[in-house]
Amino acid sequence: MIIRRPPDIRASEITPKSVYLRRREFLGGAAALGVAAALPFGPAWAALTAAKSPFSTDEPQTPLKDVTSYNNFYEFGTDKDDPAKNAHTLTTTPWKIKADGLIDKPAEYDLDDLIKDIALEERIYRMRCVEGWSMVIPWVGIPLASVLKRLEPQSSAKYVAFETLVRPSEMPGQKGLFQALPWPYVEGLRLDEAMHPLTILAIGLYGEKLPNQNGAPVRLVVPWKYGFKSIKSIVRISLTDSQPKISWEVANAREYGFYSNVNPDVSHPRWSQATERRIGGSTGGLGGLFAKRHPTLIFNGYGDQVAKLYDGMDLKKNF
Ligand SMILES: Nc1nc2c(c(=O)[nH]1)N[C@H]1C(S)=C(S)[C@@H](COP(=O)(O)O)O[C@H]1N2
Ligand SMILES: [Mo]
Repeated sequence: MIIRRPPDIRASEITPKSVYLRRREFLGGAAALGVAAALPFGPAWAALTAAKSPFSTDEPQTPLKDVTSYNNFYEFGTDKDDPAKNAHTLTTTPWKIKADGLIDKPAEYDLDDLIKDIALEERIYRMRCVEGWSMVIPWVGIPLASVLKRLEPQSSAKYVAFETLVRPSEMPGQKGLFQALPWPYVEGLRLDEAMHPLTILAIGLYGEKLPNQNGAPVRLVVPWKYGFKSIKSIVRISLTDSQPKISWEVANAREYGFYSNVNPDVSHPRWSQATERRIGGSTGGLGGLFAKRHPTLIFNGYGDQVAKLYDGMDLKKNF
C-alpha cells in the first residue's frame, strides 16, 4: 500500500481546502482499497465530493447493486456477472496514463496529476447498451475537454483514441485459449465529440470511487452513444489526424461502426434498436427484469445537445 504524498502536498498549496481534503480522501481511499478490494463498497471506500451538474437527468437511478453486478468488461470475462466476480484482482494505484500524438504536452502522466484541480461533478446520465438494456447512473467525473485542453491539442488533431490496460496477470479474460477481443480494447471519438460538454471521464459513481468492474480508476462516458464507447481503465489517450480503430468495429465491422450513436431507426443487423429494457430491481419507474420494453430515443434523448455535431451526415451510413 502506497500513499503518494508529493502530488498531495503540491495540491494543498494551490487548491481550496475543501478540494484538497477531498483529494486526500481519494488517495487515501485508493490505498485502503488494496485491502478491501474484494468488498466493492465497504467502509474503506472513500466518498467523493461533487456538485450535481445541470446536465443530469432526474429519472429514477438504477440501484447500485445492478450498476455494479451487471457489467460488460471482457478483460474479466464475457458473462454479465464475471467483472463483479473477477475485477477485484486489478490494482489501480499507481495509475499512469500515456498521452501522445498530436499534442504539445505529451507525457506519461500520473492520473492524479492529469485531473488535478479540475472540479468533480455528479452527472446522472442515461446509459444505453447496444444489447438493448439501459441504466441511469450517477457518475462522478470531469469534462474530458478539461483534460484535453491540458494536453494542448495541435491544430492538425481531429480524433482522440483511447486504450485500456493490458495486464493478463490481473485480467483473466486476457489469458487462455479463448479471448473475446484483441487487446488492448480501443475506442475513439471525433475531437468535437470528445470536447462536447456532455463527454466526461468518470472516476466514481454513486458518490464513491469507481468499483473495478465499472472501469476503475478512470473510464470514458459518452451518454448519447452505445455503452461500448465507454472505454474502461484507460491507460493511453492519443490525438490523431485519422479515424482511430475501435474494438467492436475491428471485431465485426458489419455490426458496429465508429460513430455508434444511439439510434432507434438503425437496426443492429441481428436485432432492432427501437426499444430497450431498463435494468433495475423492483424499484418502480421503468425498471425491473420483467419491465415492459420502452422506446429508445435518438441520441439516447440527448439530441437537443448533440444533434448539431452530425449536421449533414447520413446517420444510416455513419452508424
Ligand atoms: N475495456 C473495456 N471497456 C468496456 C468494455 C469492455 O469489454 N472492455 N465493455 C463496454 C460495454 S459493451 C459497455 S455496455 C460498458 C458497460 O459499462 P458498465 O459496466 O459500467 O455499465 O462498458 C464498455 N467499456
Ligand atoms: Mo455494451
